[in-house]
Amino acid sequence: MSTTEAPHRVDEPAAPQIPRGWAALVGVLAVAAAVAAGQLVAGLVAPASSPYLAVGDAVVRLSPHGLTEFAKATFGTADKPVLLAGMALVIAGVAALAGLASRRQPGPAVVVVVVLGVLGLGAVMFEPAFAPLDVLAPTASLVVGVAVVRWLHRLALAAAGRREEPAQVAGLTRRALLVRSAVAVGVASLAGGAAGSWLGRGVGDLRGTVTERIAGARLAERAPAIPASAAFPELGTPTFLTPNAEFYRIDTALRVPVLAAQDWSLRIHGMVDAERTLTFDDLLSRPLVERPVTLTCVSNPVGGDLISTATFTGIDLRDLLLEVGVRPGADQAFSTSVDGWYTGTPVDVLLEPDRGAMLAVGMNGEALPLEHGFPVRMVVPGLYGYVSATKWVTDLELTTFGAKAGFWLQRGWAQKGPIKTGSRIDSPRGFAALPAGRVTVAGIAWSQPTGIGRVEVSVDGGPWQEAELATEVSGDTWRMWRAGFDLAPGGHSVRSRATAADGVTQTEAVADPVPDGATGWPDVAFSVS
Ligand SMILES: Nc1nc2c(c(=O)[nH]1)N[C@H]1C(S)=C(S)[C@@H](COP(=O)(O)O)O[C@H]1N2
Ligand SMILES: [Mo]
Repeated sequence: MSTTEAPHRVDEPAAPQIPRGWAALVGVLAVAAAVAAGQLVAGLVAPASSPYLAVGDAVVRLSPHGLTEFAKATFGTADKPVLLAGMALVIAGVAALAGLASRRQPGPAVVVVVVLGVLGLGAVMFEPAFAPLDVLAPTASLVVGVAVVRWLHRLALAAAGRREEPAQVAGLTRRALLVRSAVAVGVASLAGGAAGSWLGRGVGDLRGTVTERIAGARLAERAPAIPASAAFPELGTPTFLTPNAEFYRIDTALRVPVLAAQDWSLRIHGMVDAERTLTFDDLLSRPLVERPVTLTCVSNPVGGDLISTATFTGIDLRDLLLEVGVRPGADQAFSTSVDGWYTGTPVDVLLEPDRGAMLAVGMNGEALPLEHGFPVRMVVPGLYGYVSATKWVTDLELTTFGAKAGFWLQRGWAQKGPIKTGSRIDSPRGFAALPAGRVTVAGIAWSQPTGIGRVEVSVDGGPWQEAELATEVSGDTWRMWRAGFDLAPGGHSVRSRATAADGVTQTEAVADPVPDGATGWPDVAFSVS
């Protein structure tokens, strides 16, 4: 028999245990406080960063398609409240079990609170519109959850009769202290959670309402149909329209501005005949236009993916400028967003009759996503985004380039940003190892607003061969191309060059994106065996 074990002392009082009901309640209250803290901080700093709602979003995203369809069919528009209530029940159940597993030591409950907190943090960070400040709310959740679970656990253990604690604190018995603290946590959680939800109200829902209003609006110009022959996704090109969730995103916003449509207005002022302030209702009472446009970022390197296409819905900006009357001499339309970003667009471009500049409210049949400028942004075909595509736009001043300089202009980028004709090879991918036989090279080309006239491909430095172009949708959008070659086994390389419809060919000269856009012919190396 081992003699190293401490002898069992029969006279030692049993370690105190929290009664079951209280143990479960401690777990539930701590998690409720955590959820409420996240909701409150999110409501105050970044409504889209609520960890609770982010977990809900993640559940929807990760659910098999069949399940989400079933939920929609069964619960209709109540599917979201049903999901959120179901989540609340599951989380409360987990929290209660965690409390029950912690009747003596707080350890298990703390671990569960931390795990739930990390899940919330992860869900927020994987939101499509994640911005750095969004970590505040889930972090507050985690910290409050851990603090509350430890604190209530200590009080509950004391009430259960641990000797070291004083019998009375501030004149209250240990039990009365526990009851009051529990009630306080419960009330604070309800109030904080409600206040946070109210502050961040409608973030998800506002877009839904706008989407419906756009669908019901009067269309003065309908987007052309997009035939299947406009893209070769089966060959590795993008789909013709980029799904909103995959649309490239560039901005300086640390957190996505959240501005309700009814709180939005645009002031048009400066060198105009009649200054004017437009509300969202004013915009939607005008005839809307629908235009497919390929947006391009000046920072896009050769071969890069800062280029995407959507059908934008909005009002014609030229019409609006003609109504307010731009005074002679105003050469710059200086736009500012609600988060303080600003840029200048050449007025002569905005006033070109065929340019198609817009104030956009919709993107691919929905309200603009929050991260793409909800509720209103500018879109100007043929100009890089940094001089034209102001998101969350709330102010438009007609002025001169001499008087004011845009944000990126002050940082070394060019004043005017016409998009340079370009092409990209999407297939084969660099260093692909392909089977012997016929190799299809495919990619995209763009020259907004002129359109693409020709794309040529050269294999291993050989002669340029004309690629087959996909069906053209609009000069304002990209155009896909493909070309087939029979290649001998071994290493190969391909290059491409695009020529605009006006006959000007993409330049071979290599240039960095700064100051006015990268140039050079893209090339890809691969092997055939
Ligand atoms: N308010 C605001 N609008 C902005 C920017 C920004 O930083 N802030 N970036 C611009 C740039 S550089 C580009 S390329 C486009 C990108 O639009 P997207 O994010 O919808 O693709 O938005 C433009 N509009
Ligand atoms: Mo950009």
